[in-house]
Amino acid sequence: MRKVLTYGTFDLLHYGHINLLRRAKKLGDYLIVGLSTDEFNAVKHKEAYHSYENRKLILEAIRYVDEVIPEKDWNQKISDVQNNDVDVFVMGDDWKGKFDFLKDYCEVVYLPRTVGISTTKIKQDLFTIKNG
Ligand code: C2G
Repeated sequence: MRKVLTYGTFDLLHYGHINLLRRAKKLGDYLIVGLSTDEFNAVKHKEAYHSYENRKLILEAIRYVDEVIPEKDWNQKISDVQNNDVDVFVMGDDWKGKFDFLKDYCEVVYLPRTVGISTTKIKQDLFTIKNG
C-alpha cells in the first residue's frame, strides 16, 4: 500500500484544498493529512475560524482522506514519515523547496496551487461584502 502524507490548516475548506487532496490521493492508495492544531496555527501566525476538532471532522468526511493526525510543530515531519511508512510527501508549490530534506526518507512532490482562492481571500471578500 502506497502511503501519501500532506499537512495544512484546511480552514474554511474550499475547492483549492479539495484539488490538492484529490491529486495527493491519486499519488498513492492511502492519504494521511497532518492537520495543524490551534496551538501550531498560532506558531504559523494563523488563526483558524474552525477549531482543530471541527477542521478534523470536516477533513475526515472527504473521500480522498484516509487518516488525520495532528501537526503540532515544524519538526515532526521526518518522524511522521518514518512512523507511518510514508512513500510520498505532497504539498502545494507555495512550499516548493521548503521540505526537500524529506527526499532522504520519501518522494517529495509539490503540486501547483489552485489559482484565485484562499482562506484569506474568503475572509477578505466577506469583510468587504459586510462593510461595503
Ligand atoms: N492549497 C492549494 N491551493 C490553494 C490553497 C491551498 O493547493 N488555492 C494547498 C496548500 O498549498 C497546502 C494545502 O492546500 O498544500 C493546505 O493549505 P493551508 O491550509 O493554507 O496550509 P498551510 O497553512 O500552508 O500549512 O507544515 C506545513 C503547513 O502546515 C502547511
